[in-house]
Amino acid sequence: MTDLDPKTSGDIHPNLTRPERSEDCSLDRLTVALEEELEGVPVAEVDGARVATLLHQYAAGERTWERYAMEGQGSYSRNLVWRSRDFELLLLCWKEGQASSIHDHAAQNCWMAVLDGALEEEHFSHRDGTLRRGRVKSYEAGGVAFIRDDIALHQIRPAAGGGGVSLHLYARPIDECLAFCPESGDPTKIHVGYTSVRGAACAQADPVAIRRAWTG
Ligand code: 2CO
Ligand code: FE2
Repeated sequence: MTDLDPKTSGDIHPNLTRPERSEDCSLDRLTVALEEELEGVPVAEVDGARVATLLHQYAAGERTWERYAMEGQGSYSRNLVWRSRDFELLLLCWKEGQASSIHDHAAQNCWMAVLDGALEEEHFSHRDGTLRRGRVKSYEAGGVAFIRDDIALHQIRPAAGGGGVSLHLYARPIDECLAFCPESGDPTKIHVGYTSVRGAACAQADPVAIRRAWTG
């Protein structure tokens, strides 16, 4: 995630007007179902198991995400599928050897469903300025992970010898988070951006501009 820093100023993407959804795209149908679960629902009342089931059902058999699977330069890519006031849906593409930073999730609920390949998630804790490693778990296509700051920090990477594609749901959307230095444990606030928006490449589009255009 650190490679996506910094937020670009004035990077206004041409497709910033609120996009249409297509009824023949199962990923768009998933966003509608997620909207019913998340939009306007207080965070404490979100049915997390239902959200995970929806993501699993999609991840287990669909390939309609391929139109959004754009690769980044240097870092894993973050492709925006949909963003509303209360959640964002992202497709992340991981090449062999790439990894996220060790990071938090800005106090939001985060689900990750693996669509292709296999990904490893390593947990970390950060207390008294010290970073400690936790468990490592592998997820294959169809697998769904959940994380929140009161569970752990984490780092994501593809399993050895391969890449992967994953679908990430953040409720609410995350525009910045903390990345932790593996050696010192020091946190740095980073701004995150998008590699593409609704299938159109856009070098690090500014999420704040998209939020304004899409959700008012
Ligand atoms: N949170 C990271 C990001 O949105 C990906 S790791 O999975 O949550 O870039
Ligand atoms: Fe994450």
